[in-house]
Amino acid sequence: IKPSFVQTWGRNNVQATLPKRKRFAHKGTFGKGLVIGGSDEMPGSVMMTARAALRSGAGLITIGTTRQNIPAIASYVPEATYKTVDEMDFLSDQYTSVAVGMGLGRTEKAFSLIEQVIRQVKSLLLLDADALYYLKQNLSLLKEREYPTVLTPHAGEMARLLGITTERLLLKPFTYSKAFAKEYNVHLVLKGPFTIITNPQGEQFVITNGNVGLAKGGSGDVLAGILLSFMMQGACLITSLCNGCWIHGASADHLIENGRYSKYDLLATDLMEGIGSVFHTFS
Ligand code: B4P
Ligand code: MG
Repeated sequence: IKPSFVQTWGRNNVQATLPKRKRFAHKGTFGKGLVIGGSDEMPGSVMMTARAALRSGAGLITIGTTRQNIPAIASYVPEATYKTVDEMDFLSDQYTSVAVGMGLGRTEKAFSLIEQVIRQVKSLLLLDADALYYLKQNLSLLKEREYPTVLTPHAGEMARLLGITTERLLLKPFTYSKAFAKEYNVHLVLKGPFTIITNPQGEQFVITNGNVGLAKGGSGDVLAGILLSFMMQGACLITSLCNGCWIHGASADHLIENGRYSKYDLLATDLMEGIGSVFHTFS
C-alpha cells in the first residue's frame, strides 16, 4: 500500500501566501466580484456572503438578487452595488469571480438562473447551497466549463452529489473528494470540522482550525464570501481556497479564545469582526 500524505494548511502557509496590499493599489487591483443569491424568503445569506467578501479584501462587490430584497441588503452592505436578477447579463458583464446559490431557493426560476450562470460565466465560479442542489441532476454541465469552478459542499451536500450516505462519505472523505474533483474538473471544498480542499489534479490540503461555534446557520455563507474574495485577489486557486478556509476557522477561534463569544452564542455575522482581528495578526 502506497501511503498518501495530506498536508495540513496552517498559519505558516497563510503567512507565506497571503496576498499583499500594495501601497499604490486601487479597488480594481482587488477584483470585481458578483454574488448571486437571496430570495424573498431568504435575504440573509447573500448579505453575509457579500459583507464577508468585502471584509476579506475584495475590491468591488455587486449583489444580484430580487428587487424586493435590495433595500434590506443595502442597509447591511452599503459598500456593494446592486443588480436585480433579471438585469444581469452574464455574457457581457465582466467579473473576476462569481459566487452563486446562497439563499437562492429551489424554484424553477432559481434553477434556470443557476444554469445560465454555469453555462455563461467566463471567470472563476463558486457554487454553494442551492446551486449544489441543482447540480445533482446536471453534473455534466461542469465538464463543459472552460473556466475554473469551485464547489463548497458540507458533508450532507457532498453525499447527495455522490448519491451515497453521509456516513459512507465520511469513511473515506479524501478518496471521494479526489475522485470527484478529477472526474468533474472542479476545485472541491468539503466543509466540516476538518475541511478538505482538493484541486482537479488531485492535490489535497486539510484545514483543522475552527470550532463547533461554526455549526450554526450562516457560517457557510460567510465562508463563501471569504473564498470569493480570495479568488478575486488572484494567486493560485487552491492556495486562495486554503487561505480562505483557514481565515474563516481562525476568525471563529479568535472570537472564542478572546472571550468575545462562546461556542454557544457565536453567530455567523459575528465572524465579520473576527476576520479583521485575524488579518491583524499577519505582518
Ligand atoms: P443546510 O441548509 O444545507 O445548511 P446550510 O444553510 O448550508 O448552513 P450553512 O451554509 O450556514 O453552513 P455550512 O454547513 O454550509 O442544511 C440542510 C440540512 O443539511 C439540514 O438538515 C442539516 O442538518 C443538514 N446538514 C448540514 N450540515 C451537514 C453535514 N455536515 N452533514 C450532514 N448533514 C448536514 O457551512 C458550515 C461552515 O462551518 C463550514 O465552513 C464548516 O467547515 C464549519 N463548521 C461547521 N461545524 C464545524 C465544527 N464542528 N468545527 C469546525 N468548523 C465547523
Ligand atoms: Mg451552506
